[in-house]
Formats: sequence, C-alpha cells, structure tokens
Amino acid sequence: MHNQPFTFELPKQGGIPSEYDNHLVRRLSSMRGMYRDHAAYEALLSQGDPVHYEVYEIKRPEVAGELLQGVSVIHPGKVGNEYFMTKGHFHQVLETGEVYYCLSGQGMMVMETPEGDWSVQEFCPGQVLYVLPRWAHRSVNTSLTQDLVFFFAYPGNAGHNYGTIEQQGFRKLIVESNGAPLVVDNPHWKHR
Ligand code: PAN
Ligand code: ZN
Repeated sequence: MHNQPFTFELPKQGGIPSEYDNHLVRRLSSMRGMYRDHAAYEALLSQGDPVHYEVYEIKRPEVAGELLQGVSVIHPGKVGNEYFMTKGHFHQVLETGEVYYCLSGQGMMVMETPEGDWSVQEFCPGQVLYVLPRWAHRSVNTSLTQDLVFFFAYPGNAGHNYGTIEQQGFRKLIVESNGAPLVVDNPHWKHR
C-alpha cells in the first residue's frame, strides 16, 4: 500500500487500470436468484460458468477518511431477456455515496432507496454518475457486444450490504425489448 500520494492510469478505451491490489472475479454461478428467468439462468449455467464481471480494486484502509477506488468490467450478455449486471448493494453505512465514471461501453445504473424512491440513469463513456447516500446501486451492461467499464470511488468505511438486495431484488429490471433496453417493474420485488 502506498504511503505517499500516487497516480495511476485508466485506459481511455476501457481495459484494466495500470495498478491494482485485488482482482475480484464474479462468475455466473454467483448470480443465482438474481435474474427473473430462473430457467434461462440454469440453462446458461449448464453450458459452463462464464466470467460475468470483474473488479480491480486498489487497497486502502477501510476507514472514513479514505477513498476506495477501482475499475469494474461487466461482460456483455443476457439471462433470458435481462442484460448482464452486477449483484448490486446498499452500503452498510447507508449515509455514504459513490462516484462512478464510465470509461467504455454503454449501460444503465439502477438505484433505489429504502424509502421507495427509484432512479435509472443511462451511463455512457465520459459520464460521471453520482450515487447519493442511501441509494442501492446495480450496474447493467446494455450492450450485447461490448464490455461496460467504469471507475468508482467511495468512502473507506462504506462496507457492502448484499443481503437486502439478495432477498428483495430491485424494484426495476432492465430487459431487452425489440433490440433496445427497457425499464420494467420487477414482478418479484418485495419489501422485507
Ligand atoms: C462497486 C461495485 C462493483 C461490483 O465497486 O462493488 O461494481 O458490484 P457489486 O459489488 O454489486 O457486485 C461499488 O459500488 N462499490 O461500493
Ligand atoms: Zn457501492
């Protein structure tokens, strides 16, 4: 870990950062129950267990004054008519926000609060997306050919709460309809 201020490079066309400490690989098998079409999920899984998305993290102390940074790469594809996406989470410390900067590809960020507000923002290269404190967030790759690649930074003490989303899902899903992404209600969403 650095003990002096430091720089690193983010390739403008996407790709991996010039330095990182941790490479997290999420395969399709870690997404069980996250997609609406369970049969399509099992069918895809039976053909192999492809890498679904990857996160390159720069390690810093997980304390309030620090910022945790990295790059996520979400590979293209669909489960049924839902595009490949991240698990999504609330921050454990709900009152912590996050900055995302899209480097390549195209996507959408699906967000919601415990109070019932929701938002879906399109996300394309050069755009900064600010996730307010209290908002759960999931990124969706709406291209079927290109990786979605973005930089992120969030407070060191934020932590991740995956359990709430695993149990109740997000209120909105992003599906392909006539070749384009469409925001629809999640029929299985339930408040727990
Ligand atoms: C991001 C996400 C990353 C992977 O760094 O953790 O894109 O998504 P999941 O954590 O939902 O699997 C972030 O939002 N950190 O807080
Ligand atoms: Zn986050």
